[in-house]
Amino acid sequence: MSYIVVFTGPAGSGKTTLTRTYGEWLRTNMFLNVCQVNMDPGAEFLPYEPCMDIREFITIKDIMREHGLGPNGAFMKAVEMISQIMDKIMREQPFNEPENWDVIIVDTPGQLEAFIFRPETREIMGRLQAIGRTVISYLIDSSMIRTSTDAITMWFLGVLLQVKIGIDVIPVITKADTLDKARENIIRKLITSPEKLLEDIGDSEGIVSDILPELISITVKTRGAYRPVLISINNSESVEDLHYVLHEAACSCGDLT
Ligand SMILES: Nc1nc2c(ncn2[C@@H]2O[C@H](COP(=O)(O)OP(=O)(O)OP(=O)(O)O)[C@@H](O)[C@H]2O)c(=O)[nH]1
Ligand SMILES: [Mg+2]
Repeated sequence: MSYIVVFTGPAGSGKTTLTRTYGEWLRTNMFLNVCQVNMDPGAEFLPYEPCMDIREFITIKDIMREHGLGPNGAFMKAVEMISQIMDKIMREQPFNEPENWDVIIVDTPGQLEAFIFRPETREIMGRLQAIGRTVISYLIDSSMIRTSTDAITMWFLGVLLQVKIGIDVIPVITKADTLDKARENIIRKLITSPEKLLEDIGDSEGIVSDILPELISITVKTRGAYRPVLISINNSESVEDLHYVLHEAACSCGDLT
């Protein structure tokens, strides 16, 4: 197998849609054997045919009912429950015979706090790493970014994820087709030279004016080895661009190119 890519990101950032689009792109353009895994126990509708679906084991509705939890608490509980049945999950396809697949794409729930706060996520990711090169892609919804402060705070969730899980996280900025010029300008700065975001927040006051430069300097440091990708599902060139960044991150052997 070549690699496993895990799409994470805030609610609505485009994980499920990208799981479908990237999977289809890999099949059509690279002729690869792709398995799309649904790890979102709260998913109502999937636009792809999963080769493994966590809802066969655990659903948010059942957890809410059985444990008397609200939807967000149920997602936190779900991570604990998934970690408890990880042995069983690893005996299912595609994890039991990873060599049968070229790429495994894992779609995850939008409750990012379940990833960032629960200790079990590190163990779950460790199980994936044990069977194949695993990259985590953190999706940032560009339609949520109106100011430089929005861009920095969104970026920071990805930094926390990287620190927490200890695997390189590849930032992917989604929904490029929704950007107007002003917002595209902010995103371009975030991607190419985050230090320039300081220009936009120069007149902020109080604690914000102290903290934002520090956050920007961490943003610069944490851009990491992999360049952020700006994509739209309506633009197949941007999906190709994403592919090469993921591929580069996952695999030094070059057997997919
Ligand atoms: N315009 C535009 N819309 C997009 C793009 N990608 C996803 N969307 C839309 O964004 C919305 C949310 O997409 P999903 O794929 O469900 O997002 P998600 O991250 O899986 O959401 P949760 O599972 O609820 O966290 C849907 O209406 C998608 O059609 C894109 O590139 N451009
Ligand atoms: Mg989804």
